[in-house]
Amino acid sequence: MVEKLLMGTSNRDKVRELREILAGLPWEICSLADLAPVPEPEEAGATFEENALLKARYYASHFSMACVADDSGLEVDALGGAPGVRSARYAGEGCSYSDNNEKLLDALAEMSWPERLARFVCCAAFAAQDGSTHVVRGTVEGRIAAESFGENGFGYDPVFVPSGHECTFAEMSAREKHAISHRGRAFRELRAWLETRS
Ligand code: ITT
Repeated sequence: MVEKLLMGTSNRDKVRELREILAGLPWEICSLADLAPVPEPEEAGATFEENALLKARYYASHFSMACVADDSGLEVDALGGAPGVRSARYAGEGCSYSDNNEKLLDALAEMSWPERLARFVCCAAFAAQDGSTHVVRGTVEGRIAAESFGENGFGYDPVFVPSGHECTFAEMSAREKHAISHRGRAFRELRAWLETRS
């Protein structure tokens, strides 16, 4: 019997990326958009791991279904690791991706290229109906560009230049981004773990 696996995220851009990364997994993948509306859990954790587990457990328990969720974000060294777990709301509650990017570019306006070090982090969590969990972490190192470039991807992609590349994530195809991205790395590891389990 093919088991159902819920993607516990209300971010449509993550849903799109997860469908691409998890394609071919022998589970029937569904998203929150396929189910009755439920309030989002409060992301009260201090770490990406805590928040990823909190989301996966919350949706698994609410829908009685195995669930994967991620907590992800950008850490900028010159800002002491900010925006970190607050990446979605860096420029304030309800802000847009471009509000966040503008605030970040302003904060780094005086910084030289070597000072613009940053990394994307993705913690991917799985929670089963029986309460068991598994969590993994994927990262990608890079730098913050001086301005936005590219239209692909989402979030901070137009300002993030991965190490070893001369363009931003938003200038890459989805396939190129997933090959090296934090989410690609974390969910490929989680996927391999799920495959040994099913
Ligand atoms: P859910 O909690 O419902 O999954 P969210 O958007 O609130 O959705 P997070 O709390 O994990 O998710 O915040 C992640 C934020 O980090 C996201 O909104 C982007 O601003 C940024 N981010 C994460 N992954 C990214 C990526 O691959 N490219 C660009 N920005 C990313």
